[in-house]
Amino acid sequence: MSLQVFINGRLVPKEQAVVSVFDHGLLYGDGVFEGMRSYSGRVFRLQAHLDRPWESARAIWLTIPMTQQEMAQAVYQTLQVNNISDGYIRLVVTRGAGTLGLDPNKCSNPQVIIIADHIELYPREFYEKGLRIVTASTIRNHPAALNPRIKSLNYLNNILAKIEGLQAGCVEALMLNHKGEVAECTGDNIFLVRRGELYTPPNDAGILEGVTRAAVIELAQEMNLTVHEVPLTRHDVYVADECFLTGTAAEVVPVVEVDGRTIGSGSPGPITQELQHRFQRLVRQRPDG
Ligand code: PXG
Repeated sequence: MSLQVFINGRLVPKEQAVVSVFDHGLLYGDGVFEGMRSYSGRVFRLQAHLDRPWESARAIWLTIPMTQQEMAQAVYQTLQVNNISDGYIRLVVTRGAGTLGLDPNKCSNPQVIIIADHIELYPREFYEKGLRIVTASTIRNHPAALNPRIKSLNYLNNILAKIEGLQAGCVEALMLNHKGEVAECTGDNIFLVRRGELYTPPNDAGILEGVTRAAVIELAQEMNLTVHEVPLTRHDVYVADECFLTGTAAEVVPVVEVDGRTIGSGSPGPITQELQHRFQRLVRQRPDG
């Protein structure tokens, strides 16, 4: 049976899950999205993955036409009807169909779409041996232009940096902010380890407030590691003992080379590996223990 997609309150075969060519989500990237994961039928940190699109929508003056509770039910319904227990869920809310002008007031029907599918994982080797990445010349969006905290349908900033990474033979690329500080990667947050302490750029460096990032900070605190959310430069990355990325799709993935510089020993470090293990335990933990 064909994959069932939730669109505007109904589950329909994917071929019938369509939006108008006049939808401003398509015409202008006007809308928001979210990506979450389910492990053994349970969505990891569902509340955080609902708060973020609601906040993003508020920031772009878009009203999501359902409650968070209805959305949560719709997410589980979409997983269940497709018989997916370990999967990836994409939530999309568009501005809706309007005229060819920019004016969002001319759009009346925001489209709510939920796609649940099996997840495409990075090869095992990336987790065991670590990634090579490069710094993209494309900087992250200036927060006063389009704040990276908004997970909008306009992801060209990240896509341009991703293309630079791919052309250098890397699956991820590091992005700096308008001040030349380290921000994040195209779809992952970044962490460094130095002298047994953790470092990651703060929200005001112009990053997406990652749900995985927040979970990893909590895990590090449980390990009694000091976590510094401070501005970082590429120099800090090059001299780090360890480096890793966090994201819903990637989870916790080690980085062993940045811009041709070997990071630490050149293989995943002990703190990275401990956090990888603890993250795996966390996502599989039942809420009642
Ligand atoms: N930074 C950016 C720019 C992101 O888009 C993250 C960090 C990690 O956040 P979470 O909450 O996932 O820990 C993201 C989110 C995909 C995909 O299909 C993933 C993201 C964005 C777009 C597509 O894997 N990552």
